Amino acid sequence: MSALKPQTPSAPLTYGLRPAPAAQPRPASNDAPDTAFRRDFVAALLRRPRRISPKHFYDAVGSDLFDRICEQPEYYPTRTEMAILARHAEDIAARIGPDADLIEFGAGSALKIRLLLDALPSVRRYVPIDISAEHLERAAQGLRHDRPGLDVHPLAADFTQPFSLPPPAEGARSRVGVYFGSSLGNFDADEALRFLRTAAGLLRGGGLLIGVDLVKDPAVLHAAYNDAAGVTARFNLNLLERANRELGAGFDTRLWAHYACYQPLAQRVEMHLIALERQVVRLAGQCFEFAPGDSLHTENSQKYTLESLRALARQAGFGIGPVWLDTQRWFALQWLPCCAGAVH
Ligand code: AVI
Repeated sequence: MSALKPQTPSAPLTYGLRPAPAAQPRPASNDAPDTAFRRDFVAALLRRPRRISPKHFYDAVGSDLFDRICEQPEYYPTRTEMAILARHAEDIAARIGPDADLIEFGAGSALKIRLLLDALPSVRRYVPIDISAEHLERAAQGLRHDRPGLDVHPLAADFTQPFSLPPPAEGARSRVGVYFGSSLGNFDADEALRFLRTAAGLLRGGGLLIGVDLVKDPAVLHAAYNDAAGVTARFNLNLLERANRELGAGFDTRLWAHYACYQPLAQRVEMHLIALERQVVRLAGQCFEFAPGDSLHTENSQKYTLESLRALARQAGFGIGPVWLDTQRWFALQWLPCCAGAVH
C-alpha cells in the first residue's frame, strides 16, 4: 500500500498512487436529466465520508471494463469460479433438478451460466437480470443464437429495488436463482441480508446457488484489485468519466487516483478515488471542492468465511446445502435450498 506522499515537487502530484490517464473534461451543466445516477452521485459528493453505491460503475463502458478485469491474471475470482463450475456442474445440476426456471442476478456477459446450462438441458426459461441493459441484450442475443431452443427472457433491472419476475414457464417445477461472481460482497451488510431475504421469497420451492470470494492472503487480494495493466484503475475512474458524459461534470481524471486496499478487520477490499490536487468541480449547478487526499469511497468487496456466509443465509431464511470449492479454498459455490413451496 502506498502512503499519501508526494513523489516529486514539480510534476503533477501522484501521492505514490497510480495517476489516471488523460481525460477530456466537458462543460459543466445543470440540465442533465434527473436520473438515479445523478441523484446518487450528487448525494455521494455531499455526504461525509463521500460514498457512492458500486452499482453505478456498470454503464456500458464500465461493464466492458469489468469484463476485462475478469481476464486479468491477478483477478482470480472469475476463473476460479468458472473452474469450480466446470468441475462440479453435474453435481450442481443434480441439486437444481429438472425443469427449473433459472434466474440469474447480475448476469453480466452470461459466461458462467453456459457451463451450468450444458449440464441442465431441461431448463425451461433463463431470466438474466442486470442493471446494464445494453450489456444484457448483447449477452441474451449471443445465448439465443447459440441455444436456439432456450427461452431467454432478459430483465434490465436494478434488483436492489422492487421488480417483478416473469411468470413461471409452462411446466416449470421450480425457480432457482444463481448469483455468481461474489457480487453479494459489493453490498453492505444490511443490503446483503435484504437481497438474500428477497431472493428467498422469490425462489420458494427452489434455491439459490451463490458464488462468494473467501478470506485469504491479503497479498493475493491486493494484487487482484491493483492489476498491473491498470484495468481496475480505469474501471474505478470510469465513474468520474461517466459523470462527465452523463451529467456534464468537469472532472479532470488526471487529478484522481485509483486506490484499493484490504481491510483485515472488516475482511473486505475497499476501493476509493483519491483527489491528487485541490480542485473545484461544477456539477448539477453546484460547486464541489476537493482537497488533496480527499476520497470518494466507490466500492467494498466483502470476503467471507463459510461460517459468515452461512450465518447470513440462515438469517435470510435459507437452508444450507453442499458447497463446492477450488483446491486453494479461495472461492466457494454454496447451494442454499429454500423452504418448500409452490412456484409463484
Ligand atoms: C462485481 N464484483 C464482485 C467485483 C469485486 O471483485 O468486488 C467488482 C470489482 N471491483 C474491482 N474489481 C472487481
